[in-house]
Amino acid sequence: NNGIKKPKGYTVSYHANPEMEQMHFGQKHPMKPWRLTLTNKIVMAYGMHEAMDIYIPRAASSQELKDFHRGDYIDFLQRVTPSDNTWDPDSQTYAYNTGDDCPIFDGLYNYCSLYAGASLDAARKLTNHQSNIAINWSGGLHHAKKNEASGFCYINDIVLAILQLLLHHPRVLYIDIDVHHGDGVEQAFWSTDRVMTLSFHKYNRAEFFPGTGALDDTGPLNNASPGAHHSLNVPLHDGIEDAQYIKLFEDVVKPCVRQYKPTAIVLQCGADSLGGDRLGCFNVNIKAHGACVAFVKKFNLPLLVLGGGGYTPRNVAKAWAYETSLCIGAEVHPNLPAHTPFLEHFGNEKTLFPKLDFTRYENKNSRVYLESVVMGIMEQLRYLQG
Ligand code: ZL4
Ligand code: CA
Ligand code: ZN
Repeated sequence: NNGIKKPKGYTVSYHANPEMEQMHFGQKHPMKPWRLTLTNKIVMAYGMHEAMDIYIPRAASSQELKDFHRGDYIDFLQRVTPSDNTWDPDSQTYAYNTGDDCPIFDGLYNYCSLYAGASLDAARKLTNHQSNIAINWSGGLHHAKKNEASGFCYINDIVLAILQLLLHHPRVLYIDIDVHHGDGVEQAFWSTDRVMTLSFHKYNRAEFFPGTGALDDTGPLNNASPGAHHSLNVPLHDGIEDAQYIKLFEDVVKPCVRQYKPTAIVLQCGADSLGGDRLGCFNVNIKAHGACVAFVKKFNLPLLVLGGGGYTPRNVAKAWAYETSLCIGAEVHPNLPAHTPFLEHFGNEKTLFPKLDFTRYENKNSRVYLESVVMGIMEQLRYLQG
């Protein structure tokens, strides 16, 4: 390998089941499980597997999925096939919000139980003290609801993993840097103070999915509810750039950790917040995206690192491979190793850090706007002291 060694004083575990990488959502669907193969190939080509404990987790059982999801929804996912007619003429919808965004494809249940199994395995390695940083790039599917699919997500592996962490931890901080709002996780823990959710996302109620996550959506309005002020949202406009994004992330995350004092952190690293993403609209480069991971790592708390969105597979794979290297604290050469499988797939860009901030989206985030967002978050955090 490239001299990559196990980190000193802590353990990183990597949870990946290659069985799910072969799945297909259907022609032209933006979600490509194959991006996980590309990620793992880069991770291995650098020799990073030598520095981590590698696990091939079993699928989650239906009982485990029902710890969050409603039984009839899980039973539906388990038995439905692409040829079933799930159209309901009365409501003019497909069952459980399946359809174009969340199609029923061959192997769907296997896919869902595998990514959820990997997140549960990762969370258990953290609570067992067998790992300090546990990584599952196949997880992070933050839109799934208790009884329906949403936004390419069927099972909410994040909620399941946090429920596992809550068996041992009094307070869990959830941070979400996917370009979309982490609505499913926010909703699941809306009424509790044992989880603080914090999502950074593009926000436009009418035009950008899922349309929730305004700055003033911070938990139940009734101040007597324990969940009040424990859902935090950082709504952003198109085109945010590296320096702005890093500063904003640090200016928000640092006071959250100081005030809330989590005993574990879950970080959803959706890579659709990168520049050049097929669905995203930011101008963030891979180093800046990774700087968020590096910043969170510095708190030295048990850390669950998850994937999420990311629709330009070559960039997703580079970002998540780089972020794996940050977790193990290894310096990697910026050029992809010559023996990386599928190297031809990367065209001329054989570097981990292609330039992604070619302003396809003009930056609509002024300094004044971002300052007002930080102020809004600080205002919420002041309620936590008492
Ligand atoms: C597609 O080309 O904004 C799905 C989805 C399938 C193939 C063929 C069908 C063509 C873009 C998206 C018709 C597709 C119509 N195919 C999809 C309101 C919408 C209703 C559905 O990163 N149409 C819904 C969901 C978002 C909507 C984003 C992000 C997940 C995550 C975590 C989920 N849904 C409008 C869209 C295509 C498709 C092309 C698509 N869907 C883009 N944005 C959405 O946060 C993993
Ligand atoms: Ca987000
Ligand atoms: Zn997304």
